Amino acid sequence: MEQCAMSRLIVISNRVSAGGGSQGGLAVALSAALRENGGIWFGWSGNETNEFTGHINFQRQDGVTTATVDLEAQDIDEYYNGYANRTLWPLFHYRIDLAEYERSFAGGYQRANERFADTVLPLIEPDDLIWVQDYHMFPLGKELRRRGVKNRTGFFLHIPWPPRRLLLTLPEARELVEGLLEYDLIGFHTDEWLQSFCDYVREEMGGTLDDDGVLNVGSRSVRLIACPVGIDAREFATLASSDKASETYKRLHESAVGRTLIVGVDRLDYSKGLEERFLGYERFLTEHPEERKEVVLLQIAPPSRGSVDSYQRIRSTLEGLAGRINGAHAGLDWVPIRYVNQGYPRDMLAGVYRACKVGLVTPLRDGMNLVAKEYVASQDPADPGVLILSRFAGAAEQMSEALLVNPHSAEEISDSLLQALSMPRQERVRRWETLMAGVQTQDIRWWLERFTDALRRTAVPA
Ligand code: GDG
Repeated sequence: MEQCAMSRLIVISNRVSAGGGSQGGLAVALSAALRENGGIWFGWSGNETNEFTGHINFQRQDGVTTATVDLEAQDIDEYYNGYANRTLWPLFHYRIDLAEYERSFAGGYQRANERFADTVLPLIEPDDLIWVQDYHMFPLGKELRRRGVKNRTGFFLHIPWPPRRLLLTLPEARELVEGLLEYDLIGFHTDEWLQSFCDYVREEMGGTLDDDGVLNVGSRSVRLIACPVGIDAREFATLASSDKASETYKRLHESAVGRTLIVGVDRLDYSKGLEERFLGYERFLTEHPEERKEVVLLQIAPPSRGSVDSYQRIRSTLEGLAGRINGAHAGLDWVPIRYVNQGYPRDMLAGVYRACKVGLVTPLRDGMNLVAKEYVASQDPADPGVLILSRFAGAAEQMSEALLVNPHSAEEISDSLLQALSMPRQERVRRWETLMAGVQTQDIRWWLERFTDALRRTAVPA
């Protein structure tokens, strides 16, 4: 056991964070763990090469070693843009209407994972803990086992696990699940995603879950844990009072000329419910004419995955919708939606969160949703804003003091906006204190330690 606590960590994920100031909270925490335990962060470089060679580019930055590999255009097309972004992402967010099932995607996904396994194999030492991140790499554990790796291996899923009947639409569902069962530990954000996974294994493969959270199926035993990811709450609270945040706060505040700001911050993705959010807000403007001109919705939506059709479609739909709503409601000195297709540095973002009295976080499905937590962590304790949160975000399991809404219902979004805008300060403070306590306690360090401790405690594979 003691020897185990000294183990190095091998983190494997599709993309590897290069370090430096632009890292998100998750990357900062993984880097910190790698610095403390020693080890390597391995993954795709994000670059294309003419022919895959398995050449590893090592870099050492801020005490962390990263090892990255380039992929061929066909791998990027089939594995990343294909299976990961066009098949698994929509399906796992309950959008089988958008999921594309192509044998070439599945083949490319398997091939890329075999290439990752071949490349990372020589870097693994006998006592290392191996921690694989996310849906790009379901088969990697199995591929490592096939190559003789005996180490403890854990997998963490950052997105939802879909209900069994939806998963059954995927031709390779069973193969993927069998691959996952080769890990020693699987982490999910919520009990709901964990239960969906169990349901598939129980119903389709005859597995059983014992009282200790160990799933037994055939000769395999895998520990399952719900381990909700958090943010670096302290860092965000500090960022929120930085010069850059104060400057942003002031700019926004002045530009609002006494109106209340409502904010949404999301990658431009159909899972985030942006269209439904705009429609809910429009409903609010129509149902409560007295509140019109008193509010402004600021939607920050940096584009993502622009080479996938469904992302191009959502982008143009939203542009049309924002244009229509603004056209119908705007006056000479007021525009109801400020729709911004660009990202901002994290310190500015903290200032934005703090300047906005309502955080509108309404994904249709989300593994967790960190924006909800960042919004809470950035608030002024004496005069905090109100978080409106989708029931279908993983974060809702922990954040019951938010105003929880059904993001598909324009009426509920409209009602909750009215409730948030008229909420007395005392109630805002009371709800915020509870939310903030949760965000601080179950923060990113807590998540990291909970997962790695569980991984250390798993039995050494036979
Ligand atoms: C996946 C799962 C799960 C956004 N705009 C800007 C910006 N962001 C940052 C936010 C936040 C992050 O991006 C988004 O995280 P989310 O959790 O909200 O969503 P996904 O990107 O879909 O992440 C999700 C997560 O993995 C972790 O497990 O919670 O469910 O889908 O940190 O602040 N950051 C900056 N400028 C922006 O304009 N700097």
